[in-house]
Amino acid sequence: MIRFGIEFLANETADTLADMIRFSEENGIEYAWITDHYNNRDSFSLLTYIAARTSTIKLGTGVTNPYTRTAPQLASAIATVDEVSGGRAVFGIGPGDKMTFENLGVQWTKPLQTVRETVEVVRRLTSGESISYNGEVISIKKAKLNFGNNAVPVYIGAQGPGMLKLAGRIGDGALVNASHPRDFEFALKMLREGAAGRDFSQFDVGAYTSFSVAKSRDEAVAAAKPVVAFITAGSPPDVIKRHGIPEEDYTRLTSAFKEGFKQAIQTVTDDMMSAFSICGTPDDCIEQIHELVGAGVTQIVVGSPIGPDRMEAIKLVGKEIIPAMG
Ligand code: F42
Repeated sequence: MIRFGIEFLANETADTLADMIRFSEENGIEYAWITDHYNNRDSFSLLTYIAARTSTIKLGTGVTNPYTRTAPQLASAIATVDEVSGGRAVFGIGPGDKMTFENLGVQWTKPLQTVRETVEVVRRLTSGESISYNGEVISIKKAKLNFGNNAVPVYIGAQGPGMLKLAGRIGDGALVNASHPRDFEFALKMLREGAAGRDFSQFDVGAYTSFSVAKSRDEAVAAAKPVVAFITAGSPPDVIKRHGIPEEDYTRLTSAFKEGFKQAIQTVTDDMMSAFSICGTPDDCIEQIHELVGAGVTQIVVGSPIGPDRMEAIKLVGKEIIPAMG
């Protein structure tokens, strides 16, 4: 069974996001994920507002981190979303964005251990437990939330082998920033290794995709190209190699960026589009989604740009793509 989610950046007003997420809900999308960066709107505040304006869609941070807020603060924040939404909160957490932390003077140490301990503390506190905790990075003498007793599902944003294994070991799901089955061969191997000894059948493998759908293929491609240009330029050499993108194409793209964004977009190739996006008409997208499902993906997160016209794209997902997936 494939589920559908949708990602929004926290760089729009709460009203705009609530309208789009309500429309996503009406179109059969089951999860809404809001990104978390300190310089955007606060993702928990947005989720709480959106909770009051929606009724069934699950609402998650996609993803928060364990460095800019303490674990008990994270537990209180997600439990608030859970209370307002009537039990629809999902806790997405990853190690966070290293560059931002450097600017903020936040020490980015022991990401695996920090995510592991934070998840444990958040789970126990949101379950209503009173805890004392003596970890390697978190130390709590005595803590208990004054409200809520519902352990929220935990999804881990993961790319690296260690983080993927950790997600398999402790998560209810993972959010993997990728759009192509080749990336999921590797991710599934790591997730399954991490889950050894656990029942993996209910684990939700999320593909956090760059997605663009429209009735016109050309328009869908044009909307996705800028995003694909950024993803390609930011991908490590092993990922470029994994997708068979010729080195000269990659170099042409990164050099064009020095001249300007418009120039860079012109150098995006079909190989890059296919490696880093789900893009095209609804039929094109359905074909690519089938391949991801075959690779073990269980949730497609429709991510930026969504489409040249986002409302129209959400409608196409709801009316054409979801029904075709059975
Ligand atoms: N980051 C954000 O800041 N905001 C977002 O909204 C966001 C959304 C998001 C959605 C999906 C997704 O997959 C990622 C997303 N991210 C977002 C990025 C995310 O927070 C991470 O930056 C990204 O997933 C990269 O993480 P990673 O899985 O590659 O893990 C890093 C930490 C890494 O290097 N991992 C290595 C690995 O193998 O997984 C291992 C690192 C390691 O071994 N560390 C040791 C340890 O103990 O942790 C030693 C390090 C030490 O300090 O000693």
